[in-house]
Amino acid sequence: MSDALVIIPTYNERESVIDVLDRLSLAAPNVDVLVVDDGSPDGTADLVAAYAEHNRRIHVLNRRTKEGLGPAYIAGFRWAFERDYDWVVEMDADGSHDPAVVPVLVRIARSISAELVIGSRWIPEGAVVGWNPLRQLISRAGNIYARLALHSHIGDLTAGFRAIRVDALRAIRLDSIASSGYCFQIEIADRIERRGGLVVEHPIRFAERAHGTSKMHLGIVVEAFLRITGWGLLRLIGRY
Ligand SMILES: Nc1nc2c(ncn2[C@@H]2O[C@H](COP(=O)(O)OP(=O)(O)OP(=O)(O)O)[C@@H](O)[C@H]2O)c(=O)[nH]1
Ligand SMILES: [Mg+2]
Repeated sequence: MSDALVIIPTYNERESVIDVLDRLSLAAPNVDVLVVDDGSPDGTADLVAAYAEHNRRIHVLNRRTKEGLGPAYIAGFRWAFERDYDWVVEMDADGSHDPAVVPVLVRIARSISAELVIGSRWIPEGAVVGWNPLRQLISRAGNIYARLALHSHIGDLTAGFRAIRVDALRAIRLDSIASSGYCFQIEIADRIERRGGLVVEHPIRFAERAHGTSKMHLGIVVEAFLRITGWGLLRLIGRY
């Protein structure tokens, strides 16, 4: 068994997930992989299960209903807790995250004993390819707002490509996390940073998905805005 587990949440990703798993097997042949599928109607889970028959490092966690990114990752984290991994890596199934960067994130985490290594788009040398200006603006503005409201030092709080020390996840009480969309990523990073854990960012080149459809919608942005504003206000009140 590897000491690192890559967790890939999927919802209707049959057009890209196998290519991502192929590239990951080449780039990081020694890591284990868990695909967490929320009952994708397009049969993503069955496709991955058939693929996993020929690769014992790949596992599938079938969940019944689509509940958003947060609950899917939490189920994956708990799967990792039961199996004694030291590191988990979060990664999308749509090809936006280059599998070749997975060993880089884990190597950085191990070498400096970081609790969180974020593959960041919004730091020097980071990049996003293929997003229209509006999508870029939403992501950049959201990150700036979250950073200011939460007094964070992290440049890309919403990034979904990151290596996390399992002990840090055990320490942040996953039971109390209610975020569903990409606000989940903000909440995890914020909790680790506030505990005083070492958080570093590594610049990545993020590419727009080539296949399938985005699960981004207005509700995800609204959820993040409301939660961040609430946490920011609570902290402000707490200071006085
Ligand atoms: N299990 C599970 N996976 C999800 C859910 N929502 C999104 N995902 C997966 O999470 C990853 C990120 O979702 P995307 O739709 O790519 O969202 P995004 O990257 O913010 O948006 P795009 O840039 O438009 O792709 C993908 O692998 C999705 O399949 C969900 O409710 N359940
Ligand atoms: Mg995506």
